[in-house]
Amino acid sequence: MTIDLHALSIKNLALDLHDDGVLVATLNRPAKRNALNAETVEELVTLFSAVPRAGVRAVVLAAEGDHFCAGLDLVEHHREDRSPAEFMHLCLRWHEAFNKMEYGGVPIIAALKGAVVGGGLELASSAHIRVADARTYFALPEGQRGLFTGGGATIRVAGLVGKARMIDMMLTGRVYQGQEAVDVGLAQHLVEGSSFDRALDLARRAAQNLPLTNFAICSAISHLGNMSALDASYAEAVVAGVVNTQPAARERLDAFAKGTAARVRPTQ
Ligand code: 1HE
Repeated sequence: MTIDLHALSIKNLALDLHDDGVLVATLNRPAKRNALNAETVEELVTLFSAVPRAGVRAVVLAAEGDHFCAGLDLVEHHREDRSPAEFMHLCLRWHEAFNKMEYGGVPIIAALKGAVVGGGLELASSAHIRVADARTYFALPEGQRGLFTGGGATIRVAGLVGKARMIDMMLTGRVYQGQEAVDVGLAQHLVEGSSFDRALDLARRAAQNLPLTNFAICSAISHLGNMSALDASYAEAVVAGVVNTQPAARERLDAFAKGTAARVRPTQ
């Protein structure tokens, strides 16, 4: 059964499903710099639980306003005066949302701008591709706020930039932007113009791949990375057994065999 995304109860993200299967999901609390309150986290869980069964072929995760995401809603956190157990359970909901994103099998391209900080960077690092513009900047200000990361940065941000850089970011408040952010692995694309336009272009391109192939790219690589090399090589063979023999690929292989498929060429 296909899920109707517009029937979901979601108000902190604006959803726009295009005819080609690209879903634009836009964080929609610009007055709060798209800070993640508990309600938005629940909506991310709802959305990314539904996405793999909603006919979505790729997602652009965008943001309203000048900033992608200011991280944990610090005002709510202060107001709620949470117990350790309450905050642990909240973090588990962040993990639920972000794991649904990373392991869901549908490509997610984050269109970044302005602040991508704290939990906002944890959110961005759960996407499969990150596109930054000239004014995008990345930081983990938890260290300075008397906090610690709780939304997976120790796994995903450390995975992107390495342990030593993450520790430096947290101890010193170091900010990365521009080409340096690409060089350290925080973003994969840097654009002079609109990150949204590039993210949409990349999502449209990814949406043309076969869904089962995208499923493997956007779930198996992460799962295999969690395994021993021995188990990962076995599981990779199993995934390739399924994906590389899918009937839908025959047409593409046929085109290659007949010489009509596009060849791989250098861009310049
Ligand atoms: C917020 C938040 C927020 C803004 N929670 N309300 N994250 C941080 O430490 C980042 C905190 N935010 C900032 O450093 C700045 O707000 C920004 C650089 C993102 C934007 O600056 P600016 O000058 O455009 O906006 P502003 O005036 O600081 O804030 C505008 C409003 O957004 C204001 O609300 P208002 O009702 O007074 O108008 C701010 O309170 C609100 N706002 N950021 C709540 N984060 C699972 S653990 C994760 C750990 C973390 O993520 S720690 C958080 C790290």
